Amino acid sequence: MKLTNWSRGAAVGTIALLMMIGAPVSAADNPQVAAEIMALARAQWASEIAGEPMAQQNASLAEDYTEFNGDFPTLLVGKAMATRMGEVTPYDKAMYSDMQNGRVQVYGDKASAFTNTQVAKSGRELVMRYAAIVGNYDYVFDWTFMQDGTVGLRVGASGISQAKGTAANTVKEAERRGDQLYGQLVDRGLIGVNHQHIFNLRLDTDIDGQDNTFVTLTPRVVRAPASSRRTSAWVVDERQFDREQDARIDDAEGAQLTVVNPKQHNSLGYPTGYLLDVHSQTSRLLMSDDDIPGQRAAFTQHNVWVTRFDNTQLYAGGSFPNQSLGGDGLPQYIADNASIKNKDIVLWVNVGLTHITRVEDWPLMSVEWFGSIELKPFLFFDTNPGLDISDAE
Ligand SMILES: [Cu+2]
Repeated sequence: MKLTNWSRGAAVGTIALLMMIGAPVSAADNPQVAAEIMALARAQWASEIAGEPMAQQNASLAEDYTEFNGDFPTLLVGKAMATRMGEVTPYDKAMYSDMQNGRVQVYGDKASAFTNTQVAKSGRELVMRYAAIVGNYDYVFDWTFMQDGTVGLRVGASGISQAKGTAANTVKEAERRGDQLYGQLVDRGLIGVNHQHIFNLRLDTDIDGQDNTFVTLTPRVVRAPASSRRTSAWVVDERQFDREQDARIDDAEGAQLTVVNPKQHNSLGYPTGYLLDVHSQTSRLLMSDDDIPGQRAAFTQHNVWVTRFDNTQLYAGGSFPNQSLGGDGLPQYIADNASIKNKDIVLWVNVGLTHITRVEDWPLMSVEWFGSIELKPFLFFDTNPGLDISDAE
């Protein structure tokens, strides 16, 4: 009996034992055979290659080695991939001695035994926090830098919620007086007024240089090929944006937003890029179109805008929003419909909170985390850049 081929992470054993049993037979159906094969596998793994580098563990693995899974015998991996998977699993854990899949598959004179590969990394995040005190509110901003190349920002609101006086001391009185129409009674004689906070984040992207292009990836359902038992599938439509006025994006479109540098490529040949994830409690301004504050905050008309970089264009609502007659800021910035393809571009992103006040917000409110963005590498690196993070204890 000889066990010859091993891959610890994608554990496989090729054995001559099966010649004795008489192939084909499924060891999965015979617990005794399975147990014998497992015992052989464990013993040989422990005596010969435990702790050896993956290249050595897989030295006798065939280049076109195929891994069969008990439930889905379709996972195809070559020696190179098996070795690569093994290299990112912790060496100090005896995978073979922890076989969790009791099933052993037999194919001709080959048997395969499997482990469940489990890897956990203890990633760390660098969080840089600052707070902006604006009137009665304290806004908290956490920039987060992660080891896999992700940069995040989350925005929270704290401080003192705006309140107005009322003669009412109880909910019943407030209701009778109609004082609860625009808010909640947060204390005796005080109504916390309902309101919104909408922030615009100005992101001057320089992805692998300044020549950037804004690209959306939008999933679309299509009919499956006639050969399929399924009737539908989905594909991804890529759209590159040439002009500012075309690049006004709303949630409903369901697109993944990316910025790429068409002149730089990763090792597979993709233009290097980052994607932008946006999470926001609200993005809709609760005002009619003819309401002056809404016209001054015209940047809220779309969730994401893209402009050509201009160092005089710093504020989504314009430089003097309190004197604005409406339409300043982003609508003006895109009026010239400048080219944004392969240019230094700026993304403008709204995150917002519709604040229906509660008694628990008074007199000081806990931080309400209402919006966040994440900028994640997208086809930027050649592999997961977090692989070298130390293993979790
Ligand atoms: Cu608020």
